[in-house]
Amino acid sequence: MAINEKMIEEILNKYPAKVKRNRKKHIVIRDSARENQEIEANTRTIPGIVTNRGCAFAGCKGVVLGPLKDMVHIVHGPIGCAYYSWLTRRNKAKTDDPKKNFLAYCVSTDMQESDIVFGGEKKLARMIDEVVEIFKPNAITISATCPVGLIGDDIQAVAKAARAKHGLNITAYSCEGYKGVSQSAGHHIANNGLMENIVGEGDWEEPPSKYTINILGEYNIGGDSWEVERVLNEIGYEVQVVMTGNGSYEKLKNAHVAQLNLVQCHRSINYIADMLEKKYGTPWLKVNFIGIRATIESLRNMALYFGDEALIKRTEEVIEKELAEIEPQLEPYKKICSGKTAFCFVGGSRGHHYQGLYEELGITTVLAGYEFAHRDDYEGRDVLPHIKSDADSKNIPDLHVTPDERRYRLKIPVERMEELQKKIPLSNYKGMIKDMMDGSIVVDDLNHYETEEFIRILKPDIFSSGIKDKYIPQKMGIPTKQLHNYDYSGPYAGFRGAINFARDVAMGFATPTWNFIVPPWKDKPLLEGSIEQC
Ligand code: CFN
Ligand code: HCA
Repeated sequence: MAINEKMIEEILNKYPAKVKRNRKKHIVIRDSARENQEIEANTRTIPGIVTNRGCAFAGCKGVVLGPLKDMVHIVHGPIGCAYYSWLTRRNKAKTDDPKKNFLAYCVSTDMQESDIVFGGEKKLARMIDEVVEIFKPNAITISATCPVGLIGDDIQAVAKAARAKHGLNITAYSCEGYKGVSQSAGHHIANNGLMENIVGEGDWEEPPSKYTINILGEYNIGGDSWEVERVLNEIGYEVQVVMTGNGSYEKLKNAHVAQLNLVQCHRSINYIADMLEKKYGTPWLKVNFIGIRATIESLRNMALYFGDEALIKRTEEVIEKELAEIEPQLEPYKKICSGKTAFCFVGGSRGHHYQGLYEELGITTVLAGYEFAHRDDYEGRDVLPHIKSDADSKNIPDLHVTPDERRYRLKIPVERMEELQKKIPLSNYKGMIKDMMDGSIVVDDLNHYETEEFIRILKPDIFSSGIKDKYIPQKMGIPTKQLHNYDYSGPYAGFRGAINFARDVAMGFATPTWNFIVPPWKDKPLLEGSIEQC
């Protein structure tokens, strides 16, 4: 069923007037006749409304720092924050030396009441000593949870003293959960810290090969970056570091030598892309390795950037070979998926990225949104590579990055960059709204009440989001697909990833399970129904 303004009004009528006014600004019906549709985003969730957002700690330790594998990441705080962020995101990592992969550990100061009353700095310092002695990591991070800021533990001072004592890169991140309005604030804190303390620490002056790149905003969920790297290596690229999936301190400290930075998830790491450009002269290119068409476009844009005929030719050869491998495998899945509809609601970039892959399977996205993205993720932005600074930068001061005089060199002359800006199609920069079909719904910070209402009206065939809301549609008899952790599957990126995704989604449609579920409203009175009857 197509949705109209009146229906949205009816959904919102259940809210108090002030809440209704607020939520209205976060919902848009796509209308291509209106060129620049605006949406409110990156604002505080209304207290009392249940949404799927995380906190600054989740964004800093969980998202950006956590995947760095040869470092021990200490969580300073009560145990819950450490325990519940213990590899649930499925960011995978491998090391040649198995003793240098610490991701499977959950390391926390486990603050107790006495630490809250008398302070936890000494406990933290002792823990760092133990970590150095037991694990001998290449570096250590310390992330603060809410109480640390409330009681005023000075984790920066503890880190500084430990750095001097152990001669190791030990850095602290004041990412207390209450900072900002979502995990987005935590990304920014982590990015600033990595740029200030790690990137550029290495002594390399030159890239190890002609086509050395970094991949930013790729977290190796379910092995995504391994699939992307497989293809890039086959073409002839050398990946210096992935930030931060399967990334390491050892590689990160020489990230400054790359000739080009690819940006997969713009939301979580645009700050670093921008800072690397300012400090070292490395341009960045927005890519998207989710979906076959998007992967091909990204590979072609990269080849265009380097502009070398042999590389362009090799890129086409690899694309052809990969397509020959996957296209026949995709066919049976397409038959099952064709004509279906989806909701696609994920954190800050996948709500957009996965729509292309759905489309390639014949699935139309009828509702999409982000948990915590900013307006530019919805509405698009200027051309590459320069970005506008945006809303949540207000709370956390940026590093005022200046060019590193010793190492700054323009990796590509300005004139060529201008030429590229004309050549490289900017489909990845136009934001989610413009990519959606007329009549579809875009919702920012979707909440559980609205989820149920939109499902009732639009009856999607599949609901893709995360662990916090997947049970609502399942109880309504609708298959779900977690697009955060991939439900124990993956990789979903690149060419082979598309096959895995198609298989998993087709499996969701083909299983008879959903027919056995009776939605609660069919045999039980609804809560609001019973209240009204009282
Ligand atoms: S891996 Fe990324 S792709 S980093 Fe970000 S905005 Fe989260 S953890 Mo969950 S799946 Fe999600 Fe994105 Fe970038 Fe992941 S859509 S919410 S903070 N995200
Ligand atoms: C986070 C991490 C998360 C949560 C996923 C989910 C992830 O926001 O702190 O809600 O299912 O991808 O692991 O986004």
